[in-house]
Amino acid sequence: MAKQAPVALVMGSDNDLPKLENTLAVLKALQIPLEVRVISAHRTPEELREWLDAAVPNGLKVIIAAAGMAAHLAGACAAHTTIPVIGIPVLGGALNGLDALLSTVNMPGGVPVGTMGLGSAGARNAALFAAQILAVADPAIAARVAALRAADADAVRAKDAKVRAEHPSG
Ligand code: RP5
Repeated sequence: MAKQAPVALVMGSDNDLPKLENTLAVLKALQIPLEVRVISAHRTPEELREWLDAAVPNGLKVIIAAAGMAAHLAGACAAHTTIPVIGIPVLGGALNGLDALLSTVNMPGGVPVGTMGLGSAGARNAALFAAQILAVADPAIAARVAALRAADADAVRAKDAKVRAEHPSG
């Protein structure tokens, strides 16, 4: 049997996958092994329970759960485990993600889901948040997260220099 990855990205539908490119890219850049699954809280609830029952004892440490519309996937994961669950509400549907955001974020007390924002920033932050959880006990991951943060800051400084050159004071 393949070694269990420490992070899993589970999504409610393969239609969610194109909106999770940032999550995949950041975890890859940080060299964090990942399991990717399509499991629906509503359409395949038994598979969700079976997967969690196997993966968590085998070493799964953080779950990133992405879903749109009536987005109960992250909450269902959190109901079955005590490892950290990061929720990504997926844009789309008649309410353009507001339903997913509220379904993911507004958990009952005692069963937390760390909910990210809507859109590409939320997808990116989910990967970073998972990395930061692992980084608490893994200095190599912590160093890679710090390097990514420094690169982001350098990119802002470069944009600042460009804008200031285009619009000099005075
Ligand atoms: C959710 O319902 C999925 O996460 C997806 O965002 C949404 C619609 O699913 P599909 O009908 O596109 O498969 O459970």
